[in-house]
Amino acid sequence: MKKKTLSLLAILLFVGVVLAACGGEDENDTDGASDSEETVTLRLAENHPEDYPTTIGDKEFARLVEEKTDGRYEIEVYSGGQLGEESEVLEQLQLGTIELARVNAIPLTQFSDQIGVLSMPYLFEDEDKKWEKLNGEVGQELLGTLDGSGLKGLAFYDSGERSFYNSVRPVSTPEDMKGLQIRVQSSDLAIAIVESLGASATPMEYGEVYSALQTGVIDGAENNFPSYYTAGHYEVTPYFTVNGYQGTPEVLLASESIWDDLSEEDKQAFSEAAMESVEVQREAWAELTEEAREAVVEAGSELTEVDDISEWREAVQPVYDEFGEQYADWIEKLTE
Ligand code: GTR
Repeated sequence: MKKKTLSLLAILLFVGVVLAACGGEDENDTDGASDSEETVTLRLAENHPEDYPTTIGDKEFARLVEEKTDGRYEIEVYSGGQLGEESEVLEQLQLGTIELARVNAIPLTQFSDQIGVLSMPYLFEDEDKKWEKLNGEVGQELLGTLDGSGLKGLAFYDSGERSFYNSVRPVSTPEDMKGLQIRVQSSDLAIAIVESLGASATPMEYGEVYSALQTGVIDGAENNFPSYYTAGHYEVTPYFTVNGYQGTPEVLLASESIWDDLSEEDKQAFSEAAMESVEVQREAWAELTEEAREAVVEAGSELTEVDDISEWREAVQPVYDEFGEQYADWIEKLTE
C-alpha cells in the first residue's frame, strides 16, 4: 500500500514537472514582450565613454523605447567598448548575440558598399543640407541598403568632420602628408584617401590607436575633435590639421534577427525613438566639439588651420576617379 502511494506520488510529480516545462516561456521567443507583460532587456554596444555625445544619444533612444513600449523593452547601454571593438560588435549583431549598437558608418562599408558614399572626401559642404538629407528619405534609403546583411539601420548620429593629426610635424598642405604612417578604419575607401595624399595607411581598431601612437608604430591618425580629445590621442600626437576632409556620420543599429522578431507596432516605436534621439545627440555633439577643441589647445596641441581647402580637394581627386562612378547616384541625391 505504502509502495503504491509512493509511486503514484512519483508519477504525479513527473507529470507536474513536464506540464511546468511545457507552460514555461520559450527563451528564443523575443515576441514574449508582446505576449506577456514581461520586460525584455536588450544590450546596446557603444565604444565611447559614458558622457560622449553618442552615448548620450543611445541613452535617450533607450529612454524613448522604454516610454513608447510602456516598459516592455528596456535597453542597457554598454559604453566604453565593454562589448568589444567595432568589428567584433558588428559580427555579434549579425549573429544576434548583441541586439543593438552605435557604430561609425565607415566600417559599415563591408555590409553595404553603397553606404561608403558617406565617407567620400569633401562630400558635404553644408551641414544643414547634410542633416536634412540624413534625417530624411535619402538617409532612410541609404540605411535600407543594409537590409539583408544581418544589420538594421535605425538613424544617423552626428560625428562632425574628421581631420588628420600626427606627432612628426605640422601639416598644412597635402604635400606635408607625404611619407607619414596614418592609422585608418578598416575600409578600402579610407585607405585610398590616405594613399591619395602620399601617406601610408595602417588599418587598426580604435582601441589600439593610443598605444600605437605612443610607441611610434604609427605617426598619426584622423578623427574629429571629440574623439581626438576623449581617446587621449592629443596627449601623444600634438599636430592637428583642421582640414575636415570627411563627414561620415555615426549609425544606430539593431541586429536584423532581433528586429525581424519585433511586432509592427514595436518596430514603429523603435524607429521613432531612434529618430527622436538624434536631436539630443546632435546638441551634445555641438557642445563637446567646442569643449574638446579648447581643451586640446590648452593642453598644448598645435592646430594648423587650412586656408586653401581646394588644394586638399584636388589632392583627393584620385579617390573620386576610383569610387565616384560607383557612388554617382547617391552623391547626387545627397548633395542636390
Ligand atoms: C570615431 C567613431 C568611433 C570609431 C572611431 C574610429 O569618430 O565615433 O565609432 O569609429 O572614430 O576611428 O575607429
